[in-house]
Amino acid sequence: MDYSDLIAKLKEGSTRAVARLITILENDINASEAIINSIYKDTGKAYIMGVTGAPGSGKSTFISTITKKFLKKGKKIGIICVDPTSPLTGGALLGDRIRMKENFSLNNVFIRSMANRGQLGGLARATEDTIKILDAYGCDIIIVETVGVGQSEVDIFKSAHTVIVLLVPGMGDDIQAIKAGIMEITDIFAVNKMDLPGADRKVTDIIQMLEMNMNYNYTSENANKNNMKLKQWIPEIVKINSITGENFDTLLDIIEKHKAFMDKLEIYSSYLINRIKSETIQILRYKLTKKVEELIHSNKLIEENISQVVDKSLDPYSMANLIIKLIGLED
Ligand SMILES: Nc1nc2c(ncn2[C@@H]2O[C@H](COP(=O)(O)OP(=O)(O)OP(=O)(O)O)[C@@H](O)[C@H]2O)c(=O)[nH]1
Ligand SMILES: [Mg+2]
Repeated sequence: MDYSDLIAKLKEGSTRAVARLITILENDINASEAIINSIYKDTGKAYIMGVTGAPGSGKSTFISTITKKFLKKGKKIGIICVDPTSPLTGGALLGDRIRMKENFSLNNVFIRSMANRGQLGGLARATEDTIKILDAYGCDIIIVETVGVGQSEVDIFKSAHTVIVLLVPGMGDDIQAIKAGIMEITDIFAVNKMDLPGADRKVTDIIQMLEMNMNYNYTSENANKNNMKLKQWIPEIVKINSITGENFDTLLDIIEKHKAFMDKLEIYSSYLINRIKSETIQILRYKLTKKVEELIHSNKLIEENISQVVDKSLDPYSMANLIIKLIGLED
């Protein structure tokens, strides 16, 4: 199929073309290959922000408020709400999207939700491609919101320049969840709902967690030096109120600071290399799995191998090695 008309319209700024292209690439990996192939040169301009936090931590409220701030600066914004836990684009997400849409003029904000509908090649790949479409469409800032904290977020956030995690005053469950893996890629911890009791305590808890996990003294003069080895960026902590917008100016300053940090040549190129590696792995995972599945169900030699595994003259690892050989991937 020829997508050049749609792509031309995308570059002219047609919202309808954006929506169509995203739907196409969610459902057909061959189409996404063709689409990404023709728009790739027009990508790489947008600033990508990942936002996550436990259910109810205020992600949607936060994104609405920060989007208004960006709009005031004349930016064009793309918002992708990703829900890895939902098999369908379900109620809450859809409700959020409608509420958020009511907040903005459609010209400068494009909102899209994506749920785990068993996308070919996975949700992270579909999100990555959607980011590229919004980038080519001309969004200055793309905000990716995900629900919960887990491995799928880590995959999705590999493409983000700045990762913001929302925590709320009160029980430490959200901090426990963060230890599961997202901490290493968090740039800014925002303690949302600072109007509720316990916000300062939460800040202390975060500092403690950082000290424990990164093995450096967060408040000492050495912090900067020690962290250079780890990530060269000390995660910043800020208290905010997403309903009133309190402290958002401080938050925006921190985002600016992180952006400046990321713009440094060596940091940016290592970010880019990591991003490309992880994206390539996502694509290969899909393509190789598909190829192996086709082989397993159709290849005569493999059928013979399977019967050998049945009668125990071959074990499953050896069979897997034979398949690797068959597709020409052996060392
Ligand atoms: N007091 C207070 N309430 C807030 C603040 N930010 C958000 N809320 C409220 O917290 C509730 C949840 O906010 P949402 O923005 O829907 O949270 P979410 O993280 O998007 O929730 P899910 O999409 O369900 O995961 C809503 O009732 C908000 O009004 C804040 O800064 N202070
Ligand atoms: Mg939400």
